This record gives sequence, C-alpha cells and structure tokens, in this order.
Amino acid sequence: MAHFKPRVFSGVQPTGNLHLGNYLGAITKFVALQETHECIYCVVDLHAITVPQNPKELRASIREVTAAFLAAGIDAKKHIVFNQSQVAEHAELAWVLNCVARLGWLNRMTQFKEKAGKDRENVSVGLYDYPVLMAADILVYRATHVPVGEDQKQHLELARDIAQKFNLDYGEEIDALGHGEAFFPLPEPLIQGPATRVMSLRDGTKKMSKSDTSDNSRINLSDDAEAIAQKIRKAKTDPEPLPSEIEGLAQRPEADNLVGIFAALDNRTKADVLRTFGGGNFSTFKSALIDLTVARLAPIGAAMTELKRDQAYIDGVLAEGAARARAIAQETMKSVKDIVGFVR
Ligand code: AQP
Repeated sequence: MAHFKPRVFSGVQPTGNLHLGNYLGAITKFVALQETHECIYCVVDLHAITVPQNPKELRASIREVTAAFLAAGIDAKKHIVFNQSQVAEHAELAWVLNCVARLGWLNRMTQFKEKAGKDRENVSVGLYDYPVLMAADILVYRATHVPVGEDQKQHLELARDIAQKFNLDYGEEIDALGHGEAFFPLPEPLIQGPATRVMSLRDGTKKMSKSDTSDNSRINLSDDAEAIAQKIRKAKTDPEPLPSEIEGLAQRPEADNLVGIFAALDNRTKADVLRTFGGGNFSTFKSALIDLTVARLAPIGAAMTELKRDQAYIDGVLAEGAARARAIAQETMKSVKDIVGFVR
C-alpha cells in the first residue's frame, strides 16, 4: 500500500443541529489533521436524503454545517470543503461499488438495523445502501485516513472490504494499466481519544444524536452560554461522589460520559480529570464543566452566527471546494472506467 499519498476524507450529514458529539468525535479531529495531512471535508447531503428531509431546511443545514466547519477552524483555502451533491462522481462510483459489495455484507450493518427499526419494509433503498455511498465518498479521493466517531467503525470496515474486493476482482486490469498491485487504498479509521462516543445528557447509555427528540439530551454548537449551562446543570448523574480512579467509572455511564467530555474539551485524559475532581461532588465538577464548555463552544457559536449572515460567502466556499474535489474525483473515475472495461 506504500504508493498511496496520505489523504484524509470525512463527512458530516446536514440533518439538523450539530452537537458536542459531532464536534468532539469528528470536527476537532478534522481541525487537528489539517496540520499534517491534505484534507477533504464534505457536507454529505446525498446521505441526508436517505431519510425524509424538508428541502428548505436541508439547504439551511448544508450552509449551517459549512459554517460550523469554518468556525471550528477548518481552512477551506488550504484544504477542501464542499457539499457532496455538487460532485456527481460520488454517486457514479457508488454504482460501480454497488456491483462489488455483497448483499450479505450490507445485511450485517447495525446502523441500518437501528435506523430502520420495525419499519424495515418502508425505509428507502438509499438508507440500506448508505454504507456503499460512504465507501464511494472515501474511495473516489483514494483517501487513506478517515476520522470518525465510534459509530462509524463498522461502515469503515465495509469500505475496506469493498476496496479490497475491487482490487482483487480487477487485479489483472489494475496491474496491466500500471496502477501497481492495488488501485484503492484500504482506508484507515482514525477513532481515538476520550470522546469517540459522546452519550446523551439524559441517558448515559444512548448516543448523543441530532435526531433525539429531547433538546436537553445534547449540547448544540449553536447553543448560547445560558443554554449550555442549563443543559449541563440538568444532565443526569448518580448519587455517588466522583471516583478518584478510572476503574470507578465502570457501571456509571453518566459520570463516565461527563468526565470523558471534560477530558476531550481540555485535551487531558480521563484519569487526569479524576485526579482533579475525584472524591468531590457533581455540582463542583459541573460548574467547572460549564465554564470549560462555554469557553470552547461559545466562540464557535458566535463565529457560526456571523458566517451564516453571508450566504453568498458560504456558497462560494462550497462551489470552489466542489470544483477542486471534482478534479480529483474525475481522475479516479477515468481510471475506474478503464479498469472496469467501460469505453469513454
Ligand atoms: N455522539 C457522538 N459521539 C462521537 N462522535 C459522534 N458522531 C456523531 N455522533 C457522535 C460523529 O460525527 C460525525 C458526523 O456524524 P453524522 O452527522 O454524519 O451522522 P450521525 O452519526 O448519524 O450523527 P447523529 O447525530 O447520530 O445523527 P442522527 O441523529 O441523524 O443519526 C461522524 O464521524 C460520527 O461518527
């Protein structure tokens, strides 16, 4: 795999309020990776319509996620920021990969099972095919690294399986066309740190999610200081004081979650946070957590509000990013067509 240039790709769905989970699980990592890698960050609107969306709200959400990327510190000049539907090659490669992926592989996807629930016969074909489109998103840029939250691990494994099967199925052509032993890299998930799975503030066993009906379950990037403080004060805890050792967090999902959030926001380990707060009560810890969260998120929320006032600027960033992304994706698709045996 040595011949692949390191390149980062990741995406966020424009499906509502971006929250602290998206920020800690994905966006902070996007920002950090800019220092060391060439990065492509995508607002994945094709993924969003796998479940029903209101067109007006979808448009607003695409701009909102873009504003969040920029406000959090993603440099759209040095790196690429765009929305997926502007680069047709994502859907084009997804079709080819649909013919590589196996039905049995998709049948194992737990996110589909969770999202489809009991209404399986009535969900869209797109929801089922979501992980193949995600593989296409990554592979159309021949990306080598993908920063994501824990919930996306299985989809990343599937993307690797699809890449590997394509490389094997078309091995002879790939070699004959001079691409070496493999055309697609096997993309590596980057899932590290204390907040790869941020949980709901109301229930420490449920993932913090945009689609949770309770707004108190999550901290939105657009929340002001007062809303952040209220939600943290109301966050579910247990009656015990905080433990001094990390082992003491076992079987205490709410405490574990809040300590993990603190650690991630303060760039510390959970053990280190417990060295400061262990033995103390939740109210002291929550006050410190409120101060820290507000200090980290309030400037981002304010910058998002400012950016959203200039829709033309946001749309310009997306158009320019899409043009640069398209240039890379088109090169990949030319080779894919040659490898597969299409005439172009
Ligand atoms: N709770 C979380 N903790 C850590 N990381 C998370 N991510 C999402 N939730 C958490 C990561 O954020 C990135 C973008 O996610 P997405 O918007 O594309 O999709 P999602 O995982 O479906 O987000 P939600 O909030 O859970 O949306 P709904 O409610 O619509 O399903 C991904 O890297 C994801 O891992």
